[in-house]
Amino acid sequence: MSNLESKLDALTRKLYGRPIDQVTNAEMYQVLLQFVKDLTDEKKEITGDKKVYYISAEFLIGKLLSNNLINLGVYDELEDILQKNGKTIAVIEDEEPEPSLGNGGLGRLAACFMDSIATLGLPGAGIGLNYHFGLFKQVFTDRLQMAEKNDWIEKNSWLRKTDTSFEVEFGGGRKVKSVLYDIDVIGYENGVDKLHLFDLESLDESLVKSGIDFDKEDIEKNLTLFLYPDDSDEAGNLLRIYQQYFMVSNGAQLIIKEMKDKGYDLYEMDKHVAIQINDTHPTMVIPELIRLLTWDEGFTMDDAISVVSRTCAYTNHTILAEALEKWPLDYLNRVVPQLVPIIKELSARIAKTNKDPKVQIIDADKRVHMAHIDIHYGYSVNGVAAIHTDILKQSELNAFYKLYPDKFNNKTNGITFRRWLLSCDRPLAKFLDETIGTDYRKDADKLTDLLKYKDDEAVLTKIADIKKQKKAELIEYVKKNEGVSLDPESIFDIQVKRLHEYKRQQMNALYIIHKYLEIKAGKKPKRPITCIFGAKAAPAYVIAKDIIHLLLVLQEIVNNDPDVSPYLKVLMVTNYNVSYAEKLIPACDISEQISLASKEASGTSNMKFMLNGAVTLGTDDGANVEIHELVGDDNIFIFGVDSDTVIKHYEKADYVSKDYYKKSKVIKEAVDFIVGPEAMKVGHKENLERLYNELLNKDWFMTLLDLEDYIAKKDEIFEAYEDQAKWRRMMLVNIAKAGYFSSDRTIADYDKDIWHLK
Ligand code: 26V
Repeated sequence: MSNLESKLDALTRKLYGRPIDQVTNAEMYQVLLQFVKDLTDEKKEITGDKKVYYISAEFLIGKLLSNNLINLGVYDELEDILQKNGKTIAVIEDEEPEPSLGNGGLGRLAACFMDSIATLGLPGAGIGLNYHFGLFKQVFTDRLQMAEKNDWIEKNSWLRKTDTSFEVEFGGGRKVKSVLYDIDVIGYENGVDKLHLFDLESLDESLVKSGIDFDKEDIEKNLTLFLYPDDSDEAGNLLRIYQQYFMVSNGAQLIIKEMKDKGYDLYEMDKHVAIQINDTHPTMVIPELIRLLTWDEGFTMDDAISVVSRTCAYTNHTILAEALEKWPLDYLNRVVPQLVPIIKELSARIAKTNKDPKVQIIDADKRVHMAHIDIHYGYSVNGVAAIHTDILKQSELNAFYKLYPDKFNNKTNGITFRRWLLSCDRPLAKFLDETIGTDYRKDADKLTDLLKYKDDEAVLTKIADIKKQKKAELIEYVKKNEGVSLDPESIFDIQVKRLHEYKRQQMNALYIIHKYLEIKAGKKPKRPITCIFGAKAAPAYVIAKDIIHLLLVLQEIVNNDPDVSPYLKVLMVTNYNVSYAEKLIPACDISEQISLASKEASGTSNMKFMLNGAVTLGTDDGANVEIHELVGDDNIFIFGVDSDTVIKHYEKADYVSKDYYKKSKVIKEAVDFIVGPEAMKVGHKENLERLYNELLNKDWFMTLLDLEDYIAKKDEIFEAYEDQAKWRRMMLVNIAKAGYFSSDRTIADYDKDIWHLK
């Protein structure tokens, strides 16, 4: 028995009084949870003279068992031990609930970043909230999205309760006490950092009655129940401010406490601390730190503002104006009256020297522009892909760029290859190990060594075989979980991301309608096509839910039509999350990245798909632009108008969707189908008509503008798939060029340009 095996055997016997082969998978999961925690305790905590605190409302960490075993370097040995005992890690991991602490790319990015911070051996901590029911769990009833609570926290979990606790005060004399839970962040073959998740001592889960409804005003009991509680009314908005302040006040108190414990001088905060503000949700950390330094630590206002401004850095993740937070001053007065004089002071200092209304913190309507606080009182402002940062500089934030050109910088997003290659596609990782060696695991750029094999039949065939194997695994899972049968010989065309009009899932739906009509008319595709979607719509986002309805209606119509289903299948998976992504992404042939140019800040699924050998069908938007540059025109399929054209349409307000509808028979037929007899028979009139009218009379994200070009390009990519020799080469080139998108590179850049930890 190896050392590891005897440890595992002893622990299993200690917990269950039986050997490894005689415990259930659920019991084995409990053993492994403890086993990993014990191994982690033997690792060193990453320390140093300067530490980064990554504050974020979301950390979409996914299941942790496999990932932790990989990062601890014991996955393979453990898998052998378990297999000898009739078990596998993958099956045991089915027992692990997925933490529900994020929504989409922004939260998953934070999780990838924590992995890379620890992997690079950088002293760092994540600061966020421990939402008990997280983001809602999605179910479909009558082809409509329904929301349920996502009850993910079990008695034993990765959460470790600590003794740390702070008081947080709100307006009206409300006072709550926090309790801190930590999750270990294990670096790949490196030490350990922490993800700090603050919770509320007085939280009461029983407040949630049915679905996701609860008393939004009972702050002492509801504060950490849900991520993004419905904000369509005033109480919902106030609750979000309560949550944000609770997060940053705890974070600020922790940072000051840690500095004091280490004996650092608070006047030198910027020498020992960098605070990265992930989008605007944590912006109040700036006035909160200023408050704590002036009220409790004897700082003058000037000194406090100065040191905090040298410590905080801001990342912008969107150019959508409606997504930039602007809190009414009146709301802040009710929730955090103690911050209001500070925010007013920060605003007045700007207003004194700059009259431009575009850069004010408090506007004429008495709304506080959170991003403006970050930009004026932070030392760095970064976008998340090259084109995104350019648009911020040249248009959205141009007035600020003129004021502070040196603050602006780009940090193109990245993904951790531990989860998105080593864990989710083990056969591919193993094959890469055998072909180019294992250096790429620590130095992702080494993936380009694969290019040497771009004409090697054996290598290309192997890559295609691995894709087949991953498709077969997905087919089995989908059959079991969704009851839908998929064709292993079909092309897997996948779009998975938050449901939002700018991402244009509706354009993909219109293509499906078009194809359906073509097949009905006798024009059959050379090879069957499987169109897969995964997406949650914010519960208050009506049109997004209508788009989900349309996709489910199409799934019903297409899959049950015997003339069509042998050639076309549609699948909207239920409750898309990180675990589902890990199954879908390695099985994908075509990666749908079809946002309206200029609107997708970066995208990160585009990187995951590429790394797993899918070919991108996309617009020149977000990080697609950089993927396009890296793989070249021959290994990507780009369509649609460019971002300059889109920006001009918005400036001139001259896009009229109805003109496109009237001009094109193909567009008209596809759009009309939404309210035609087949759809109306299985769908709801109200939802379908609303979506139809939206597309015809508004179409704010210009679906119809790009539709014909999209259809043509999609038919072209399907045709290209038929030249398998060429296709496999494209797969190889995409994998080989994905190294740039390792979050290790991104984090090394943050450190070099913003944090300066090393
Ligand atoms: C938030 C909201 C909230 C109100 C309704 C509309 C709306 C629309 C968008 C957002 C997005 C907030 C920020 C966000 O999640 N950005 C995503 O960040 C990813 C990581 O940088 C990036 O890859 C995605 O392109 C970007 O959408």
